[in-house]
Amino acid sequence: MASRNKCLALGFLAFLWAELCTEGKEKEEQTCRLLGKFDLNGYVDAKNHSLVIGGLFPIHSRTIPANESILEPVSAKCEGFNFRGFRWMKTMIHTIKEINERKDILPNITLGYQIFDTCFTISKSVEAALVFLTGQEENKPNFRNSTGAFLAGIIGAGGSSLSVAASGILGLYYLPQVGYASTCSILSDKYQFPSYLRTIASDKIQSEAMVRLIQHFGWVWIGTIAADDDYGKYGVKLFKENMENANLCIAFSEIIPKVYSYEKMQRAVDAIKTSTARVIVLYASDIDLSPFVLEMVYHNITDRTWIASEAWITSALIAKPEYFPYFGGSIGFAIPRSDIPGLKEFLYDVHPSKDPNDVLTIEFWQTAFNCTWPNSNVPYNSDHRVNMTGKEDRLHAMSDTFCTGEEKLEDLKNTYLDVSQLRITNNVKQAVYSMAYALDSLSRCEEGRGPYVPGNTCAFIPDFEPWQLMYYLKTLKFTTHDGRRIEIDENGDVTGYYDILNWQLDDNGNIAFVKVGEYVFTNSMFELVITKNTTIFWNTESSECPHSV
Ligand code: TCR
Repeated sequence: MASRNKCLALGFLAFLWAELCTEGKEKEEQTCRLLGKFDLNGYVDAKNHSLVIGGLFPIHSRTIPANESILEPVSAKCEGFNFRGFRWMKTMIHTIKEINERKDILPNITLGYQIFDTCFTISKSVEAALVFLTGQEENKPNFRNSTGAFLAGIIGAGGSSLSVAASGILGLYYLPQVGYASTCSILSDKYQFPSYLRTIASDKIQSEAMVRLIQHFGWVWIGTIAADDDYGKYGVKLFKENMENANLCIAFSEIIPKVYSYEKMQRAVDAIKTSTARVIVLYASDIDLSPFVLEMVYHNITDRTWIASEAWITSALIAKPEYFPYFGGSIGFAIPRSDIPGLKEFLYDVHPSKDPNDVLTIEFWQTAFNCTWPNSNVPYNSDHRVNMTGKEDRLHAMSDTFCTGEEKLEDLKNTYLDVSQLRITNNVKQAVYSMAYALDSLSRCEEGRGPYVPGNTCAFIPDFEPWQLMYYLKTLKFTTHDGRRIEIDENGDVTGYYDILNWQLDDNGNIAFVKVGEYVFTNSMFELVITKNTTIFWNTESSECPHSV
């Protein structure tokens, strides 16, 4: 524990959990430990008994700016608890548990996990990638015993810039990385990212789909707003190229700054205000989009139709009734939703009293119920962000009310528990399954008939090389729990299927994501269908489809 505290104090790792299981003869006999732990060397006992899958999730949404007086570089701390990222992380754990209970996949092997918080920042993502490879203490790759168990590969990271950064390092060693949310088109380039695969389609498809939607409604002049990252910039770049090919026109192209800048934000606001384009494509993750949304409210910019990228079309952070006058009628693409059996119960099974070392659950509880967990020194829902005036605004550093432990999750209206819109969450599940199926195929190899030349040899669990697992991942095909086919192609990509959603107000005054069509892309063929007898809500004065000519 002493070294754990030291590491916490150093803030070297945002968060690390590892579940390590030692095998018994039958799966039921396995003993599993769930620990919040930072001292990686403590796990040598489990060596050769476990395979670990790494995970990268945005459990916080930003790092806290470092105090300039500090000379020695230390890893940044994080703030802004992200309930959605927490749900994704829990889904990875839930899927691993499910796989461990199954007799048909990896019957004699137990998977563990090692998860890091990326805090939605590149630096944390790179830091985690290095720790995965080096086992924290050493300067050369040491996949074999960073946790005292074998690291099979990594799930993540969330955002494209983070995956690009982590993949630059992991790819050097050909360590398999299966992404669940990074859609940037450059990740398909196997020359740059040889070991990156994903369970979400590339934005190449979405950017084309947006142009086809625009053609469908007969719009000509379109504005674009992009987040200042690989997702926003490459998404818009491809969109513009497709617009040009279709002889359509870009009215303006602006960027939402990552770190608040009054000037940059005003440029975007002015462009929107002065342009006659009434339809605007907005490519950004919801976390980056929030300050921009507040600007639209502040400047009372209505009468615009937003074409939403998949990252915010169903975001609870943005889809708030108070934003409906500005963003109602948004139309955009969402990956299909899914139900995940057993996940709801698993998500509800969270309580800070279960493990006093489980700092994330304590922070979750404190943030969700706005209270302070007694006797814990977990940083509270401290949240300082820069507001629209450019001044720093410190929000609720610590709540005066103590948590009783009797707070009811059922009373909470919170993204974490909302299982009605499982989209990326389902991709997390499929990413974990991809890794498990590939490992399963590897484990079933028959010597003399194996894939590796010369000699048609096999690889063995746990003593295999990362590239040997990559062989199986690169050609992976499987059917998901809800009957969908996942086929990973030579670029590590899957085919594109989107629901086209439109923001409408339901009878309770909440925003409903109404499905108005579909877009399917397979084998270079596309199909855009806007369902005939559904009504689309347009946020225009006449409530008619806008003209943007
Ligand atoms: N690709 C984005 C990140 C992202 C996301 C999301 C984040 C996507 N969808 C949904 C939160 C929720 C799509 C990227 O950066 O590649």
